[in-house]
Parts: sequence; structure tokens; C-alpha cells
Amino acid sequence: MKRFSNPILVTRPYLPPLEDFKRGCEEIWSNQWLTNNGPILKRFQQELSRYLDVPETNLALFNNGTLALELGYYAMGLSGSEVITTPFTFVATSHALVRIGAKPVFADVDPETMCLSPEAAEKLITSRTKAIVPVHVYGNVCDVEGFARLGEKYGVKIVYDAAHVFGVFNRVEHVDRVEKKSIGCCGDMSMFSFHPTKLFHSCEGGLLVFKDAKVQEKLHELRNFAIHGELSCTDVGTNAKMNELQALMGLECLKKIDDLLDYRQKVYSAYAEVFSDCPEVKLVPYSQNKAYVPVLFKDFETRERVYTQLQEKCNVFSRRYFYPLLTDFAPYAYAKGSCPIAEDLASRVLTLPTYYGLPIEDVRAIAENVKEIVG
Ligand code: T4K
Repeated sequence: MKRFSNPILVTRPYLPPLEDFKRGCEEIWSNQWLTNNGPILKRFQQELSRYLDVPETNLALFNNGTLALELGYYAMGLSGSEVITTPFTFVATSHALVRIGAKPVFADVDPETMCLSPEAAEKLITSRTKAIVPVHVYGNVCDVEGFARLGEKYGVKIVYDAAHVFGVFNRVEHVDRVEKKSIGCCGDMSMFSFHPTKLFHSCEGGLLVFKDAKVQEKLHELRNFAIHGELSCTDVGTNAKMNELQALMGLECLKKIDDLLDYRQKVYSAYAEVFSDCPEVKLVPYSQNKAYVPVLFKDFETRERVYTQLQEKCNVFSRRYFYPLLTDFAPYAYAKGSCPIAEDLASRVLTLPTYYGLPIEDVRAIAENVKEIVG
């Protein structure tokens, strides 16, 4: 078994060449403008609009993904309502609901994609339901058509937690051409996280993409305390503004996005090759951007053994995203036991290291170690 001399972490952020970042800092220094809708933020917004092919009127940037979600939910009018969502996600998806006074109602997931199941969600819709929040978990795309049908049939909003799915596009086939549509264009709203543990980041950051351009003004207001000039305040907003250094990091990382995506595919392929003769390790294949490398083991004991021995014997720090399940945490324990498929997946899943620059021979060695531990 290979023991790495330096720890291998589940992910490392891409960092742009320092010289390029310094050049951007010189501009910030000369502007003497650090936050509050600065010129670099505006440029970042333009570049994101171009990359995603979404009009600038349908985007809003925030200082992190959690506050983006919170304000997005609030602007959609979800306070006081029930919202159907998945327990197989990071806590932020539900925390942001509770923080605006909505109640998460948990429905089970699809056993293959691990994303919220539209069929399970439909069974829980009541007159109190105002929205469904599916998560494109690990970069696995949800059944967006199924959710669109629910949105239309019941008049509920569909708000995607798209934290993991930056760089994923839907192919729309026309008679004469194939159109590339950002996954952020599905539903009424989507949130992308730009945290450094994501394949694309801006130090910290969050982006909302929304169908109705009228929401932008509300979101811009909410992220800046809901104050207007010096004399007026119209709502209880907060401070969720992205600053100029974050925007600069985002701009520099966006230049590299194609390489970042390509490299994740290479890492995934290396794992897939080594695991191809090992049915005890089931690589989950559905992610389009390969933002994470989730694998499923036959049971909880095997997963725990691999997780522990990778650390102790190999110096490899995998993560059990998303275990425990949200419904195992105190704030959501009211729904404990209600989602058996998600519970089973959470008990068997492990996400293996992947990031730009992780040497491919190290990926192969990690996979060989996993096979050896599994036996
Ligand atoms: N929705 C979903 C589905 C999400 O997954 C998330 C965030 C959100 C919403 C909320 O978006 P944000 O508000 O975060 O924008 C991490 C992240 O903090 C969190 O952003 C992420 N999901 C979640 C899945 O994972 P931890 O506690 O696992 O992070 P941490 O500090 O243990 O870092 C993970 C690994 O990355 C470590 O091995 C160290 C390495 N690392 C980390 C950072 C921050 C670095 O090498 N450099 C770094 O700068 O939560």
C-alpha cells in the first residue's frame, strides 16, 4: 500500500498565477474601491453572463453561496411556507430555508443519481408547499423535466441548489443546431457556490441565476441591507456583497475554467480505469463536471474501514460527503428515518480526492489503496 509523504486532501483550490492576481490588485489599489458594487465585480458579472450565456439582468453575485440561497429563497417569497427538499446535501441547503422562516420537508432521493426524486417530492406537496429545492448533488444533474412538470402542475417554484454544478450545460437539440444551455437556466432560480472547495471559486462567493429579471433589483437591495441612498430602508436586508478581491479571484479562475473541467475528467477516468475490475467499489458515474468522485461500498463497515485506513495508512483524507444525513442532525431530527434510500447511500458513500493538478499517478495509487483495503 502506498503511503504519501504529504497528506492528500479531498480537494485543493486552483490558484491563478500570482503575477496575474497582483496585476489585478494594482488596479484595485489605484481604484481605492474595495466592495459595494465595484468595477471588478461588474466585470466578473459580465464574464459570467458571457460564459453561462445568461443575460446580466438575470444574475446576482453574493459573498457566499449560503447567503445567496437565503436571499434567493426570501426573494421568491418562501418565508412561512413548506419547501420540499433533499436530506442528501450539505447543511446550507436547509439552513438557509430555516433562517428565512420556511420549513424544510424532506423527500427521498433517486438511488442512482442521489438527487431528489420528483416522484417522492410530489407525494409531499400540500397547500402549504410553495417550492421544491432539488440539489444537483456532486454535479449529477437532477430530473429537471420531472421538476418542471411539478412546477407547472402545482404552481410551486423550483429553486435549484446548483452549488456543485458550475460548468455543466444542457444540450438542447434543434433541427438545424445544438444549443448549449447553462444548467442554471432550469427552474425559477439556481444557486452556484464559488467556495474554494468547488471546482471553480472566487475565494468565497455565490451566484444566483433567475428566470424573472425583475428579481434582480430585489436581490441587489437585499444584499446591501435594503437601504436606498442615505435616507431610505425598505426591508430587512443583510450584508451579502461580494468584494473586489473575491471578484478578481473569480475572474482569474474563470480564464482557466476549460482546463479545470478537463482535468477533473482525467482524474475521474484514472479512478474508473483502476476500479473497472473491482465490483466492490462502485464509482458513481452521473456527474457531468466530475466536481466530486463519489464511490459506494457494499456496507457502512467497509466505507468506514476505507475512510479510516486511507487516513491512517496512506495519508489520504477522503470525505464522507454527505454523511450524516441532514435528518440525523438536531435541527432536522423531526424527519429522521423518513428517507431510507438517502440514509442507505449516506452510510456507504465516500468522496475521493480530486482537484486540478493532483498527479494522475497519485490518483491511480489512491485507487489501488482503496482496492487493497476493500480486499
Ligand atoms: N449547497 C451545497 C450543496 C453545498 O455543498 C454548499 C457548500 C453550499 C450549498 C453552501 O455554499 P457556500 O456558502 O459554502 O458557498 C465544505 C465547504 O465549506 C462548503 O462550501 C461545501 N459546500 C461543503 C460540501 O464542503 P468542509 O467543512 O468539508 O470544508 P473543509 O474546510 O473541511 O475543506 C475541505 C477540504 O478542502 C479540506 O481537506 C481542506 C481543503 N481546503 C479547504 C479550503 C477552504 C483547501 O485545501 N483550501 C481551502 O482554502 O465544508
